[in-house]
Amino acid sequence: LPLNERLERRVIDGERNGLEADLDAALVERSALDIVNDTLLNGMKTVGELFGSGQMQLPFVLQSAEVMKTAVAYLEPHMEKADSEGKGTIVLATVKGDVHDIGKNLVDIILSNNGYSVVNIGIKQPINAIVDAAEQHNADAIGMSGLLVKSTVIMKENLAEMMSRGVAGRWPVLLGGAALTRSYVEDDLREMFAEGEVHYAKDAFEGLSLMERVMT
Ligand code: B1M
Repeated sequence: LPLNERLERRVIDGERNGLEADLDAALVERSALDIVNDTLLNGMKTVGELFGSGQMQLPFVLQSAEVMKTAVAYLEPHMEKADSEGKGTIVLATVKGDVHDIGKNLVDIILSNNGYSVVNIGIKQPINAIVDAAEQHNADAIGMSGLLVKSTVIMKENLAEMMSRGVAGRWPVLLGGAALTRSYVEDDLREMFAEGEVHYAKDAFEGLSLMERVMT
């Protein structure tokens, strides 16, 4: 197989042996971010389709996720970093009940490489842990990620909880993850979160441009 297809295949098959050598070869031709966005993420997309249609079992999805994470960790030092620092602080979390963190961790990398301080508090985080971290770190924004349909409901509950605690206006909230839609966030959630500010990011780069926007 040609190099790109082989890398994509490695994610789908959960095949780690020889991964680094292929990544090194790909880095000669393309940037680390291109490899993530144009190749590795395609592999994850296929994994999602295979799993969703019952053609792939969960343990194999886990292996694919491990290969994806290993590849991203290997590529991370090769990503361009902005000179600027201290552009603002964001608390990032995957919401309660949800373990998916590959997307959240990509957002962490992209924001960190572009001068933001990221307090990544991990997966399955209840709203009080998120708000506590935002308070403790004097954050400028809160980012929540979640991939399950259930997580979109949790996000709504989290916003409601922020309102009932009277902290809705303190941090702009960025939401992302495959189960969300722009209209759910920008119509439904925005309407109920009237005292605060909530934004939808379809990918890590939109997360970055939103951060630039809320910090100005
Ligand atoms: Co699961 N899983 N999974 N899974 N998994 C999905 C989400 C699913 C769509 C697969 C499917 O059925 N086709 C499905 C959800 C269905 C639903 O809710 N209706 C599903 C399911 C059902 C489950 C379990 C329930 C399976 C089970 O146990 N029976 C279970 C749930 C456990 C739990 O959370 N409680 C489960 C478990 C797992 C693994 C552990 C095996 C593994 C996760 C490993 C890990 O993350 N450490 C896994 C994986 C890998 C997937 C798929 C295949 C791939 C997800 C992924 O990493 N994509 C996924 C299929 C899919 O998403 N279509 C699936 C790559 C990643 C970069 O994309 O996270 O979307 P994503 O991030 C994007 C954007 O969304 C955005 O930026 C990123 C790109 O730049 N973004 C943000 C994300 N967060 C953001 C935050 C921002 C801004 C942008 O600002 C704050």
